[in-house]
Parts: sequence; structure tokens; C-alpha cells
Amino acid sequence: MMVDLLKELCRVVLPLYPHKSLSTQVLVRQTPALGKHLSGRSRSCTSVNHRKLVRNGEEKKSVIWLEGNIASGKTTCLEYFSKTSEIEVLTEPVSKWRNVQGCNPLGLMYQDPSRWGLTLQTYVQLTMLDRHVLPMSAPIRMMERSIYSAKYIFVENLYKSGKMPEVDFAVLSEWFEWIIKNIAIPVDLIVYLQTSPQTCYERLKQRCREEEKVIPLEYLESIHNLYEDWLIHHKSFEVPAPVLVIPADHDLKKMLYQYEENREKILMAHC
Ligand code: TTP
Ligand code: MG
Repeated sequence: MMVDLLKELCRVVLPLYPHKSLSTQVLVRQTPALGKHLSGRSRSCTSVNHRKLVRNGEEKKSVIWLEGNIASGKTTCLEYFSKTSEIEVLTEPVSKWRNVQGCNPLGLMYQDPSRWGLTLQTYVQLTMLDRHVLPMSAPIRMMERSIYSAKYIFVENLYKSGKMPEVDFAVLSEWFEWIIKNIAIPVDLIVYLQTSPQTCYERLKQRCREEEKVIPLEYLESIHNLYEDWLIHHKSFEVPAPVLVIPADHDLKKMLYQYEENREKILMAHC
């Protein structure tokens, strides 16, 4: 009977994971509800990403995406949780975006978004994908942003603000759709650092990253609105996992306290 059950599970699940080896027995586990602290998920996203594969003898692993506006404090949050032994942390490949073989696509994009938006976003998409498919070295992975937010927030913003030509948007969109259809991008929990655009603007000015000096407050407002529509109001795109919202306008001391307060909920992604 157990064998029949496994066969049935494989019949249902494997078509959802065409890249997975057919020779491996696969068990499916439903992600437990993360409770009232998590914002509701869109009804249409109950399948692939909401399930976990547990191969025989393999430890179950969980992936958490850390999302939020530019300078919302994602790197600081990751640094905090990097001290937890069962969590591995992947920071964003922003250094690559500032230097690919001696070129700086991030700087070019801010100087002339219409000309260089496609160039930057193609490279962001590649480097994020590279992060998503890295083998995991700990039970829990926390990573800064995702290939989803690169597309749903940044590409969308360039296009909607009239700074990305339609043809560039179409090509990037087809690439993105192909990737998410053909390559497993696991996620169990999205942690959203929710800030006001004004706070991010202040932090941006303080940290003074050369390329970002040209960013006006309106740019951060657009990014903020896209995030809110996606993760809070469920008005734009499918949300691929439950969302844990952490208010992130506070000073560093209070933020560290809040991270500690939320530790249990974050680790629950692994239950
Ligand atoms: P952020 O993801 O905002 O990283 P950060 O280090 O600034 O954030 P935090 O302080 O919260 O750790 O992005 C870095 C830069 O890359 C920023 O200028 C925005 C830009 N960017 C794009 O232009 N397109 C993209 O798709 C992404 C993901 C980022
Ligand atoms: Mg960062």
C-alpha cells in the first residue's frame, strides 16, 4: 500500500517538477500554515512552491526570501541571521552589477535607464538565477531578494515609467517566464521589510553608494507601491509563498530587537 501511495504521489508531483530525477522516490509535504502573523496568500498559488520535496534520507530544507525597498535594511537583517548556525545567508550579487568584466551596468542604468535598463536587468536575472540554483549548505537559506522581485518590481517599474522600450520588456518577460516554468525556484517564506519611502531615502543618502546618488524620492515611492501591490494588497502578481511583514522604519537597535522577536516565525518556515 505504501508503494502504491508513493507511486500516486510521483504521478501527481513529478509533472510539476520536470527537472527532478525520476529515479528518486519523492514525498510531498504541505507547508504548515504560518499562522495569523502572515499575510494572506493569493488563492491561485497553492501548488508547486507551496509544497516541499523531501527525498528519502535527505533533510528537508527551507528557503526564505528577504524583500524590501532599496536601503530598507535587507543586508543588515541578513547579517544578523547569519550568526544562526542552521541558517545560511546569500547576499545580493550587487558587486557584480557594479562590475562585470570592468563594466558597471548598475551605474549605466541610473545614468540612462532607457538605454541600459535591459542590460542591467538581464544581468540581474542571470545572477539571481545563479543564486537560486546554488546547492544549499544549511537547513535554512535566507537570501536577499529574488528573481521574482527583480522582474515584478524593477523591470515593471522601468517599463511602467516609460523608461524601458516595449521590445526590451517583451524579451525580458519571455526570458523570465521560461525560467520560472523550467527551473525550480523554491521558496517557503517571504520576509518583507516594510518601510516608508522617506526612510529609505534618508538611509540612501547616508550610505552614499556612488551610482545611487541620482535616485530621487519618487523612484523609491514607485518601488514601494509596486511592493505593496504585490505582497500586501495582492493586486499585481502571484505571491509564491506566505509573507511575514516586519515594520522596518526603526533605528538599528529596535530593528535588531524586532529580528529577534521574529526569529521563531522565521525558523517556523523549516517546520
Ligand atoms: P537592493 O536590492 O535595494 O540592495 P540594497 O543593498 O541597496 O538594499 P539594503 O540596504 O536593504 O540591503 O539593490 C541594490 C541596487 O540595485 C539598488 O540601487 C537597486 C538596484 N536594482 C536594480 O536596479 N534592479 C534590480 O532588479 C535589483 C534587484 C536591484
Ligand atoms: Mg543589501
